[in-house]
Amino acid sequence: MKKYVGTIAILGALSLTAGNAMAEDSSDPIKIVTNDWTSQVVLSNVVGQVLESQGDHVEYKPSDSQLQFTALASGDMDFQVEVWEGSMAESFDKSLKAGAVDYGSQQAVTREDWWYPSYVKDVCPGLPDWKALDACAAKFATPETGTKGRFLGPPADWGKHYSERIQALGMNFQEVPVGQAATLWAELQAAYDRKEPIVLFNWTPNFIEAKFKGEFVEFPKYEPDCMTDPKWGQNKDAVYDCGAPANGYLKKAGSKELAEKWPKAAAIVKKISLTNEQIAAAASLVDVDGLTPEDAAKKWIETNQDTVKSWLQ
Ligand code: TMO
Repeated sequence: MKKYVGTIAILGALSLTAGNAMAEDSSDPIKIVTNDWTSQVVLSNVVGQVLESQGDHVEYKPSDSQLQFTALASGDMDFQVEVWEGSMAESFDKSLKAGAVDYGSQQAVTREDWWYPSYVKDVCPGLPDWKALDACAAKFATPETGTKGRFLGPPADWGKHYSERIQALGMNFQEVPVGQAATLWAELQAAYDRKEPIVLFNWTPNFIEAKFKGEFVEFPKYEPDCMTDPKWGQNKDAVYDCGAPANGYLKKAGSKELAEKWPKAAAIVKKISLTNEQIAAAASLVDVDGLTPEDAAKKWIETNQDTVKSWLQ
C-alpha cells in the first residue's frame, strides 16, 4: 500500500516537472473582457473563437476600461486584448501591483486624442497646434457650450481627464462627453456632410482613417511626469497639461489565474501581436460593413489565417 502511494506521488511529481507544455487547460470558462469600442469587441471574439477551436470554453464579460483592471487583478476576469496606453496606463499599472499580469506589447502603435477633419484647417489657421485651435474656439461654439468651443469627448470611463486638461491649459473650450462611441461617429458624419467645424475624441487604429481625412491636435508633448507632477509643463499648479502619447503602446493584460488554470490559452494570448491595419480592419467589419461582432470575428479569422496559425505554434 505504501509503495503504491509512493508511485502515485512520483508520477504526480513527474507530470508537474514536465511543466506547462503537458498541462491541459481547465474546462472552466475563460472570462474574456469586452469593452465598448468596436475593435476590442471584435478581437475579443476572434481570440474567443480561436480558443474554442482549441477546446477551451469562453465567456464574454463586459467591463469598463478602468474597472476591468480591478477585475483582472482579482481574477474575476481573465484577459483583455486591447490595453491602450493613452487611456489605461494609470489603471493598468495599478493593477499590475495588485496581481494582474502584463501579457506583452503588440506591434500596433496607438494614439487617442482630440481630432478634427481636414477642412477645419481652412477656418483655423495654424492647426494642428493646440494654441491655434484655442484661438479659434468660437468656431466650435454650440448652444450647449455658449461662447466656448465644444470638444466632443469620450465616454466618462475612458480615463482621459480632458476637462482637467482644458482647465490646466486655460483653454476656451468645454468638454461634452458622449455616452457611447457611436455618438462620436454620428456627430462627425453630420458635421462632415455640412463641412462644419468639429473637434472630437478619436483614436488610431480605428475604422475612421479609412473613411474620413483628418488629424490630431498637437498638445504639449506627453511625458509621464505630466500626469503626476503639477510642476511639469506650462501650468506649474496642475497635472494633465499635455497631450496623450502620440506613439502609445497597445498591450494585453491577464489574470494570474490565466496561466495557472489555462496554460495553453495563456500561451496563445501571449503571442498575440496585431498591427494597426489588423485592428482597423476589425473595427471596419462592424462600423463600415455592418457585420455583428461574432460574424466580423469569423471573417477576420478567415482573412488573417497566417496570424492565427502563428498563435497556435
Ligand atoms: C480606448 N480607446 C481606443 C477607445 O481610445
